[in-house]
Amino acid sequence: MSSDSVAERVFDAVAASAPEVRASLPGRRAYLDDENPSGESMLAADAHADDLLADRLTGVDGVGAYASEEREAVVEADESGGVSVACDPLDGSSNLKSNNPMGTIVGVYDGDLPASGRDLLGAAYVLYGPVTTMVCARDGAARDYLVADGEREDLGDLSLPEEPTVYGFGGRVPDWPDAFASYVEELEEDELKLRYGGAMVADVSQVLTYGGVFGYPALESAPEGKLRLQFEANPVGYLVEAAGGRSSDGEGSVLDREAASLHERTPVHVGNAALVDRLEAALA
Ligand code: AHM
Ligand code: MG
Repeated sequence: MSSDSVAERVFDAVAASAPEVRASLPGRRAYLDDENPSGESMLAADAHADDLLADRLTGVDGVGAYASEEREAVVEADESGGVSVACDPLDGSSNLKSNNPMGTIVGVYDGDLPASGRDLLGAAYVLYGPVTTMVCARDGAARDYLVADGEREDLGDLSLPEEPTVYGFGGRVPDWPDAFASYVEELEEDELKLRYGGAMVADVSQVLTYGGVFGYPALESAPEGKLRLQFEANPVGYLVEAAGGRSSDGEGSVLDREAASLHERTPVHVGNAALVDRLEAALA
């Protein structure tokens, strides 16, 4: 069985689950007493999406393990061996209260977790916006899909527009290191427009659509930033690189970052190569 087809089967299973994830949201907007392994409050919707995707993705032929932002340990699938799927079941779930978009992110790793971004066989995200869309990447190419009735409808190749238009960065501005804040001021002088919605998937979708740069940088109070390497930074870095852009932890591709633990965080920036090159020069 080829590992490429495992990635496609994972993407199909995520698309098939997307309508259920979406339908589960209205009744699950309350916070639970639980915290996730990163110490963040969990919504009922986070826990439900995690349980649903753990069930569906461990059932995919060729998947050996499932891990997510919402659970401490890796879940082994019944059949031994196979690829590992790392998942952020509901990215940007704090947007549920204000009824703004959110997403699901998956990375399909050839190896045990934690794994390097270089071990990714593919990555995808679903965006629950006014319509449900999905971006999938493998073999160095990204494709855009509409998700209708749990099926992927191919909308074609996806590549970053050459002329960047938008930018968005997480964290409080006074918490940004000075070099990073100066870089952002330069983006404004270059007439890029701020677009930030607080869900990585939705903000990255703007970058992929209009060109630009998104990041959750190192903060003075949190040098490793907020986003997690296995579940968020690596898959999204892989997707944006496949779409012709770059990813960076501030020094080099996030995909080259060594993975020491399952829930570790990393600064992450993705977008048009020229903007990410400039960011690295500004932080050097
Ligand atoms: P989550 O996966 O728990 O929702 O956290 C990740 C989200 C990202 O989608 C987004 O980029 C970031 O957190 C925003 O954080 P903040 O709300 O602190 O700006
Ligand atoms: Mg997330």
